[in-house]
Amino acid sequence: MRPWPAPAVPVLPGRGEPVLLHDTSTGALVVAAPGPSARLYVCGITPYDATHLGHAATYLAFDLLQRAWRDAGLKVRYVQNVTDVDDPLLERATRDGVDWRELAASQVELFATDMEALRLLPPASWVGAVEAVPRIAAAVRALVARGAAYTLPPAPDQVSSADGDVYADLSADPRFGSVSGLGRATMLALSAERGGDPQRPGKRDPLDPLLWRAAREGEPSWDGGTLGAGRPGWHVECTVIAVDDLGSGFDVQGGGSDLVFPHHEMSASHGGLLYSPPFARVYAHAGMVGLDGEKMSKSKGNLVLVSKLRAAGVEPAAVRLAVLAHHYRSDWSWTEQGLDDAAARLARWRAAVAVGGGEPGRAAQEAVLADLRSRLADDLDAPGALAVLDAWAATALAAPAPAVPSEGTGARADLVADAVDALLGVAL
Ligand code: 5CA
Ligand code: ZN
Repeated sequence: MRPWPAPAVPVLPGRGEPVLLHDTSTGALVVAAPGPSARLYVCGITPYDATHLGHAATYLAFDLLQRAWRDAGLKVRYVQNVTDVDDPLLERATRDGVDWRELAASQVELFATDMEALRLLPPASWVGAVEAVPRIAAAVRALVARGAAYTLPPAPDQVSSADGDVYADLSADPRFGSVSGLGRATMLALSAERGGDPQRPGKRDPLDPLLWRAAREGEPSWDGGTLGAGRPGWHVECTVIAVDDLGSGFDVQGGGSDLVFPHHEMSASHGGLLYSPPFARVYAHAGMVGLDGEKMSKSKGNLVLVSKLRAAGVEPAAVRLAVLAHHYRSDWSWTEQGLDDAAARLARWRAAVAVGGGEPGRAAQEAVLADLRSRLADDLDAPGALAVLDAWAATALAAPAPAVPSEGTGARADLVADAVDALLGVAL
């Protein structure tokens, strides 16, 4: 898929600090990418009902990470998938009487437009499940070949009676559970809630995840070779798309916290068995955004869409700041008040930038840059970064630079403007 165009990112003087990130699997703060380069995979959308504020917040978290990495001198490789064939997408297409491919294509397009408006850095590689089907099928065959997967007897609703659905055998993986660290009862409950099928008869373990779904009437399918006709399971999709591009042991696997289990646990399990473990070094998760105290989700229908806000004339930079007012790991609720506060903050910063340059404003601007860098390197502390800028803006507005600045020291605070642009993605 063709990603959206990249926003310009100013290069700042000096260099940012190594970025510490919270790792879900250990609970520790770790240097997210110790080498000269960073490899990041973030789970992409299932293209229907995009782009709501929850999606936007998750992608913004990993946008901040990439901006901090780049500022620290790292070369970043970013990959994102699109789950463009899966049960919920097919169900929605059927419900609405539209072709599933058209639904996916239109939502992917809308998502790209939203991402561009929000100035998110695009992935270098943006891969749909559909285009990856042959590679995913090969990975499933490899898991079967090494005894880590099994085939159920054909289900009554299958198109052909030859081959049944293929499941991963979790007992083949001694590392299973290491990403989420959850107990079995919680795993069972989450599996039922989040796309698994623990009730399905015939599985060796109720938690065993689907790898390949044999063709059913009215559902799209592809030739899976020895697997028969079918379509890929969800977790193995991300395993293959991530490792094919980034290699095994890439730096950060990211997504919202609703993906910790089963999705990231299962993707890591498949990856560890197919390639040399670990699948990823660090697992990072953004908190859930809600509306009126409930998780914002397609199934609940309580969505605030980025495209609707834009159509109503809301500036995307204000949406960005409304999201960044919350730490990426916390769960929070979207409110009108939060958006109004963000718009007011944006206006204050703009006014401060217009008058906050000159001498001695330079030293204050350099201090702002250093403080922003250390806030963001500390597990992407965006609220802390906003507080640094609020304090600077208050001072700059209280004592503006002289109306006739001395030569070469214009009144505009260019360094702060560049820092906010490069690190927070907000143009002032
Ligand atoms: N296609 C899969 C991932 S492979 C998927 O979860 N798609 S999604 O469209 O449901 O979500 C896309 C991304 O947004 C995921 O990273 C998910 O964790 C995140 N997300 C979904 N809902 C929310 C929410 N309410 N708050 C924060 N992030 C969310
Ligand atoms: Zn995924």
